[in-house]
Amino acid sequence: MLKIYGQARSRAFRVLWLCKESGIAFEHVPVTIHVPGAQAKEDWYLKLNPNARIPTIDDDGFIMWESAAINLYLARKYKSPLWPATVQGEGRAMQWGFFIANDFEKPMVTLFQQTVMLPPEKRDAAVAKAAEAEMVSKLQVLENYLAEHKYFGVDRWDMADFMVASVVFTLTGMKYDLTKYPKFAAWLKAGTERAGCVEAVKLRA
Ligand SMILES: N[C@@H](CCC(=O)N[C@@H](CS)C(=O)NCC(=O)O)C(=O)O
Repeated sequence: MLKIYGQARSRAFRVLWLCKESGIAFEHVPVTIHVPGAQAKEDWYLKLNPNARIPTIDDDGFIMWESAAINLYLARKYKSPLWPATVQGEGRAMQWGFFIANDFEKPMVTLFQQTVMLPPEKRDAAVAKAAEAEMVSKLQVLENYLAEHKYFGVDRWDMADFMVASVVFTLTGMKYDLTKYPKFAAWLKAGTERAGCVEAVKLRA
């Protein structure tokens, strides 16, 4: 059976959500990070993922890491209902997946760290401001697209939507004010109300 390594309150959540959304059975191994003696730094885990990060999967002996790549692999292999019906749809899912990972995730994570994760005395307002400026320029790209299309998958919520939603989910934890991005806010709300997301969120308890 598919094994998913990584605490649910981490990027492993993205893979757990994909599996819940797609009806893929899995065993969850909540590997620890950022604690003394973190399991992600142990030899057995480094043999699976030499980058010492989560998530990693073991799909009947096939080992993979990097959450976006894992999700594209799993959705295709297990014939997820989210997988697009056309090669163009697959291209669109990859486009949004690369955009969100390359251009959006880094400033979003920096902003999350600087406004939520770090203790107040370790926060740097200038770093937070720069990260937010970069992030909102990309948020506008998402808002503009949704002003013209109902979904990133154009006519249905598909893998393109999932690739974006599974990353921007962090904005909900940050309670980031999306008033200036109404289309995006409504799309994100609908995405997080999907049964697969609701089920995956329970694993974070
Ligand atoms: N690009 C990787 C990033 C993985 C990553 O940074 N995971 C974090 C948890 S959300 C981690 O393992 N951090 C532990 C560390 O940096 O030591 C992915 O998307 O899978």
